[in-house]
Amino acid sequence: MTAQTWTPRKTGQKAAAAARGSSAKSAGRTVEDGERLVDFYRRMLLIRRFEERAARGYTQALIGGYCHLNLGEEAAVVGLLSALRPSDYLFTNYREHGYAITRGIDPNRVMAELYGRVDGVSKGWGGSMHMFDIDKRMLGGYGIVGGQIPLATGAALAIDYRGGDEVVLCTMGDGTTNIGAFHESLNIAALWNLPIVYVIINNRLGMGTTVEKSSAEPELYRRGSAYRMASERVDGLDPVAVAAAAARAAASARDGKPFLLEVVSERLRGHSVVDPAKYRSAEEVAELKEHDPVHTFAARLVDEGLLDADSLAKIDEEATARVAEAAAFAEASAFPEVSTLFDYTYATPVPNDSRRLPGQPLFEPAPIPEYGAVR
Ligand SMILES: Cc1ncc(C[n+]2csc(CCOP(=O)(O)OP(=O)(O)O)c2C)c(N)n1
Repeated sequence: MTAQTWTPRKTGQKAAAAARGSSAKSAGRTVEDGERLVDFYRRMLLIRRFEERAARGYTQALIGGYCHLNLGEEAAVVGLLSALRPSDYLFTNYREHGYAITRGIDPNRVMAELYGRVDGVSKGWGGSMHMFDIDKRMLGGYGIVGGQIPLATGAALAIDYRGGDEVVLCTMGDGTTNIGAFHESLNIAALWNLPIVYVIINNRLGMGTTVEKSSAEPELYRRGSAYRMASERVDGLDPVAVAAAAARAAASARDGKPFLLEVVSERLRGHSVVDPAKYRSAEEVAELKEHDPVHTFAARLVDEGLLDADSLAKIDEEATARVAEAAAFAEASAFPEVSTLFDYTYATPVPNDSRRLPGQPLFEPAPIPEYGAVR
């Protein structure tokens, strides 16, 4: 376990002071470094505008089902994914739109999936929580809390078995660290030296329950020590700090030493789009606004002379237009045919297996197709 000096912010003033302090570091920065920071900002803002649009689409009943947003986690997402190579694998939970876009999946296809349309990344059958793209090596998107962790561990075992040099990055929420699969997976990964980085996005809440109320060890990165796994905690509102920590973690995993990275972040809205988050005080909400990672990072880049009002406005225009294009694409896309509901499912037809569609009679099951007839 790595010794830590960083602790969560208490006030917005502290975050702002830290941002101001960073300008002193700009002296030795190269042009490429500057471009990288602006690129981080561009990606963060695209997530922000995409998620705001998704929230609006939900209230307009264009999006149905569950819908969890990455608002407040933009710096975490962008910093983490900057450490991955195209050949690496990504597993996330259900709070995943920003990961999909940042991994390089076309925002049109991500929005179409939210709209449940046939051009969506999972052909409209997965929705917000179940995006999957083998080309970008994003292997879900999981609605079951912790469901991704054993699968990600298995992917890391497969890489090791084949002698590959890829790594797996597996993200999860803070509440997820209390389920058994988390501990079983970390144990196996540490025993077998698997090439995997487990990332806890600690947004301090599992639905409405705080980390302190649910976790006997609230400094979650310390859980790695139970498995002698290297671990670290990083400020998730700073994409540069997250990128550096993620690079260290990925290098460790690539070297056969699994890593546990805790990214302390914020969730700006409710658990999902239908949660008004009444359990939060007005004071807490005001403080969240002060810490907003998109605004804080913009202020930092202005302070460092990398952006000004005009360039900020231009980046915003581009992000807004890109998201509008995605929404128009999604709306123009068709709904999938109901007859394709069981396509791409893995279960083989077995007696008594229910494959009825809504409205079909309960006791007169539809004829079971021959084995092999179902794709
Ligand atoms: C096995 C299982 N139990 C319960 C739920 C309901 N549920 C969905 S999200 C969630 C909270 C998870 O919180 P956390 O891990 O902190 O992630 P966050 O939503 O904050 O990103 C719960 C209990 C579920 N989807 N799956």
